[in-house]
Amino acid sequence: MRIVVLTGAGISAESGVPTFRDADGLWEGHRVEDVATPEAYVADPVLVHEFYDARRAALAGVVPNPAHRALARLEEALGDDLLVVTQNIDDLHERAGSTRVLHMHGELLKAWCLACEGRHPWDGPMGGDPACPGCGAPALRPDVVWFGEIPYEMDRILDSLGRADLFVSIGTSGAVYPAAGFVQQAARHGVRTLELNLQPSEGTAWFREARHGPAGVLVPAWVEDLLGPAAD
Ligand code: BV8
Repeated sequence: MRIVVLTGAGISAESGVPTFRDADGLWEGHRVEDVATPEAYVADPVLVHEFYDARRAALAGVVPNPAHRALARLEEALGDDLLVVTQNIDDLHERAGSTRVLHMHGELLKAWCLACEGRHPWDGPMGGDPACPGCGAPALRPDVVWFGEIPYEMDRILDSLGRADLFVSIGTSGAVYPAAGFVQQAARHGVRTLELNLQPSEGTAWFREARHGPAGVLVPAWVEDLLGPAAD
C-alpha cells in the first residue's frame, strides 16, 4: 500500500515544540509578516534571525514522541511505499529514525547562502552575519520557505499524491496553502483520506475518515492497526 503522510506542528506539540495557532503558539509572539516573509527579512534581519535562532536553540531541548516513532516504524515496514511530507522545520522525524522525509517548508538546521546559493548544515545562531562555510560571504539566511515563497519539491509531492492509495494528515490546522489543498488533490485522484488531529481542521470535511485526539495516541494506534502490535 502506497501511503503519503502530511504532518504539521501538532505532531511535535507533545515534544514541547510550540504550534503556530494554539493559544501559546509561535505566532502569538510575532506577526507572521514580521518574521516569516522575505519582506520582513529585508526590513529587519536581526528580528528574523532572533526568531529562528531561538527556535533552533530550543531544538536541543526536545525529543521525538511516540507519534514520530510510530511513523519511523511504519517506514521500516513499507520502505519506499511511505513518504512523509512535513510542514515542520524541526528534525524530530529524522531523530525518530525516519529517512523518507520531505521538508516542504525547509529546515531549521540548514543555512542558505544568498551569495553562492549553497545549502549548509547549521546548528548555531545565524544572527551577526557569520561567513558562509562554502564561499565565505556573510550572506546566510534560514533555509525555510517563507510566506509568498514557493514550497520545496512540489512536483514530487503532487506526483506521490496522485499515485498513493492512502493520504493521512497529522497535526495540521489546514490553514496554510498549498499543503492545505493536498487532501482535495488526493480526493480528486480517488485516494482514501484520513485525518488524525486534536480537533477538526479547516479542511476536515474533505476527509473520508477523521479521528480526533493527541497524535501521540492516535498515530501509534493507527500504525498498530496496519502492522499489528510493535515488538517490545
Ligand atoms: C505559496 C516555514 C505560491 C517557516 C511556513 C490560497 C488561499 C489563501 C492563501 C494562499 C493560497 N495560496 C497561497 C496562499 C498564501 C500563503 C497562505 O497559505 N497563507 C495563509 C495564512 C492563508 N501560502 C504561501 O505563501 C505559501 N507559498 O503559496 O507560494 C505557490 C504555491 C504552490 C505552487 C507554486 C507556488 C508558503 C507557505 C509556507 C510558509 N512557511 N513555515 C516557519 O516555520 O517559520 S508555514 C507554517 O505555518 C508551518 O510550516 C505550517 O505550514 C503552518 C502552520 O500550520 P500547522 O503546522 O498546521 O500548525 P497550526 O498551529 O496552524 O495547527 C496545529 C494543528 O495541530 C491544530 O489543528 C491543532 O488542533 C493540532 N494539534 C495541536 N496539538 C496536537 C494537535 N494534533 C494532534 N496532537 C496534538 N498533540
